[in-house]
Amino acid sequence: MEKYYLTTPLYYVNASPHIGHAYTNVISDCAARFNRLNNKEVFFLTGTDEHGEKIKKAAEQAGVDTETFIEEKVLVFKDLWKKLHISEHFFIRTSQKFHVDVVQKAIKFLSDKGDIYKSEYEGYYCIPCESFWTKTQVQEAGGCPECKRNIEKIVEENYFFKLSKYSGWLKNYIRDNPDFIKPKIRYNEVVGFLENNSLEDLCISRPKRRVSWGIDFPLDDKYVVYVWFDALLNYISGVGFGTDKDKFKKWWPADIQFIGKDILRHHAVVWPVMLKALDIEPPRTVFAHGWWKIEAVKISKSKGNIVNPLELMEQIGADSLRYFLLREITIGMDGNYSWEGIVNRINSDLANDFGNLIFRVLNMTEKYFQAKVNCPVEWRVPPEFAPFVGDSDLKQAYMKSMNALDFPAALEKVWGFIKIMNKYIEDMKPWILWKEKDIEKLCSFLWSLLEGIRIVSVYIFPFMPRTACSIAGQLGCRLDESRISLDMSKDYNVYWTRKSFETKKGLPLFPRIDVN
Ligand code: ME8
Repeated sequence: MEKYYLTTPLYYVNASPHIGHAYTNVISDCAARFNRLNNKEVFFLTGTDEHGEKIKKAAEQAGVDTETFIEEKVLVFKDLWKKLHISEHFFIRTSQKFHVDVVQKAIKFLSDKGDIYKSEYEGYYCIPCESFWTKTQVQEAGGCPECKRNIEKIVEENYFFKLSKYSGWLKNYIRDNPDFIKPKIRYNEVVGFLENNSLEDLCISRPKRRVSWGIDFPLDDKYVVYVWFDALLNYISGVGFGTDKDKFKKWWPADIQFIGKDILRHHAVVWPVMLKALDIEPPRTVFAHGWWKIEAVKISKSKGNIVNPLELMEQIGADSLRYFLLREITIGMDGNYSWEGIVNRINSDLANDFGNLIFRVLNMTEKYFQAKVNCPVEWRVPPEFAPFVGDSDLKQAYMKSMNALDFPAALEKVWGFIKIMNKYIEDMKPWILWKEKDIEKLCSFLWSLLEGIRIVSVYIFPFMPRTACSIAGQLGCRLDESRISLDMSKDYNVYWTRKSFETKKGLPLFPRIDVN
């Protein structure tokens, strides 16, 4: 079985997660579920980044000790992922001992290799962004290039990692591996950056008198490890590097690492060089998605314009939120978040198109056949359904879009079938068939629709897993998460052996949202 290892960034625990964090984990989960459907063995890693001064400061501001503060925040993240049906296999925390050991061993290894040295550091450091900037960058931006805050110059002795030594290798690697950075716009951004800037060595220590919340620097007890150098290593420590050779061999290199475009350089420049220096292969792909914005401003803790996904889910439900996030924007692009946008999507696609279809079909099944439709002996796929059923055009188009991570396109194709089914009901006029007592035709008609809805429930599983399961339940089928597959020819055969749909109408799947 082919393996598929995917990761999300590790989120800082200085604040609760917002809709941007939810977005990264929802797209990752959709990819994870799709690959499982597609018969791959998947390992999905997410977690929390727990070091750095800003976390300690946040705890101080909250008036609690740092450990307690972190534990509380970690629970909020875990709770969110559970409620959003994120199917991660492992939730890594950078405070875990096995991870700390890996970070310290990596530094010792690099030091023995001659890739780490001590020198004076002079530069600009932004605590909220945990990032160093050069004088030119700060002057050009009039502050921190990331968050625009004022930042101070610091001069101190520190340990450096020889990033510059690998700049030639990195340029060649990126040139020879066009799939390493996606989408293309981000690939070009990194290539441009490397062409116009020479790589400077990376300062990977912080003196304890200034930054006390971090992993002890193994070469010098007066220092802690720079939080990014620590956090990036989670992607390998999380799959057994340093603890379980076989596990690491099985899963590494990561097939895809999802990040937001804000942390592109850390992942597309620093990270592959760290791995190269450690004699480890780089990940196959780093995918940098766009930002959710409100009125053209990035949603972020520092801007204070956050949307709380837990609150939003209470209003619209987890699957509707997942649908909105996945349907609304193509994943490399920025997207505009608005309540009107959510209401339109949910009312039109979910309540009108899909919810109504299911409601009508289940109603007819109850009314005409007492909630049990037996497989007609002479059933043929209606010609209108041929492009959508079994190993069809729909399946091919869906696979192509999903493999390209073009989630809106995949959903559009599936909705094409939903629309055809709604039209089929209008065209077939079942109320007339019922009046004329054409039970055979009515039975074939409903069988086709029930089978169509069952197929749709498989396709939407990566997007709305709970909804897919509850639709299957309403059709009297069981959608077994561990066995569900996109192998429609196999699955389709199930149809031939299944004798009936015994429906059980549940609560409306997608209640309309009142606009006011
Ligand atoms: O950067 N739109 O953590 P972080 C879309 N700990 N995605 C967004 C977003 C928005 N408006 N805002 C945040 C860190 N994100 C480091 C990572 S990895 C080894 C260490 C998402 O808590 C997006 O994935 O600041 C972004 O990259 C991430 O949250 C930043 O999370």
